[in-house]
Amino acid sequence: MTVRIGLIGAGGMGRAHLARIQDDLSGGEIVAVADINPDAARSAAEPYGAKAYDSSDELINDPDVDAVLIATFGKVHAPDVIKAIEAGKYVLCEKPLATTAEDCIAIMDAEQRAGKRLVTVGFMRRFDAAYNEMKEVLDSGEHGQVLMVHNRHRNPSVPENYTSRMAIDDTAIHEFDTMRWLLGEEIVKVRVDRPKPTTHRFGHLIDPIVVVAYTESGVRIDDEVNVNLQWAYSIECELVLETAAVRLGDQERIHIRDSHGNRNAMCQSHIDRFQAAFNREVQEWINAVAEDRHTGSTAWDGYAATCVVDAAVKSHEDGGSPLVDVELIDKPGFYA
Ligand code: ISE
Repeated sequence: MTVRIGLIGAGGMGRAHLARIQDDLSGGEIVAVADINPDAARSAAEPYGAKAYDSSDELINDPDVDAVLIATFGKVHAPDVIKAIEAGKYVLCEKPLATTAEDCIAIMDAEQRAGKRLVTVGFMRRFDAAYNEMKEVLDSGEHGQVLMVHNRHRNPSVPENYTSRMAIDDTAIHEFDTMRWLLGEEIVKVRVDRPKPTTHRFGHLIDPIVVVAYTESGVRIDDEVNVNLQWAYSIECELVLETAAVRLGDQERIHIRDSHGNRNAMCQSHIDRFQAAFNREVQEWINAVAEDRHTGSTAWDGYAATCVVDAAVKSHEDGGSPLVDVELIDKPGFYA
């Protein structure tokens, strides 16, 4: 069976998913594209003979669409996710699931009413080979308990419309989800530190920041979010266990030896760095939809990450205050 997918959002991320589904993956086909900009929908859809819609409602209710992939801005995710659930269709929603805890709760309520897990949040790092190896080492128990995790989330540059809040809800949110998944527990406290700012940032932006968080069992997590590095897209993570330290590899691609020395080529974007993880994530989702089962992160995971964002933003807006509690509702049995 070919899973017939409707794509909502024909921007950069949507087009990257479109190309991977049509050209690289198997078992799925994009049959419709919706975007509030009709030209964007048409220019994305036409080369693949897909339908173009300027409203997401029409796409969701199209009987030729089996499942929905959402790649619009976080702020507008919730209504489309809920409509897809109500239409009984599986949804892969790019992160964040929604930008407020209330919207995430509304999504979880809709899913529970539907009686079936239909929502997967696009936290692609769960499909990254190196993070998975790191998780295997941790879960083996060979090196004792985890005490700390050091993360560095570095981007070469960001556009002028990237805000200080986005350093948390668009960038650090990846570590919030990855740490919850890796450690298998919730983050309960968080604060934001503000080191000396880089001169390479736009004046309105606070950059870099360091997010410090603690989990239920007391694991300390830090995350350097530094998005005007100029030289690379670099994701680093070191897990400190009682008798070992486990680090992601250097994500190197090629080695160059010349008069400047011996060096690796570095990735320059998340599309580049996480290409294999994105492919694995979307392929696994297509396979799961074809078999009528859920895969990947749940709406609860999307909700929990958004709650960590809210607490971190509170600390950030207070000028980098002491630790802020992450407030979560009781986890519904549906997501156990
Ligand atoms: C972007 O939205 C991502 O998801 C990238 O992984 C992240 O590195 C970047 O900072 C975000 O803006």
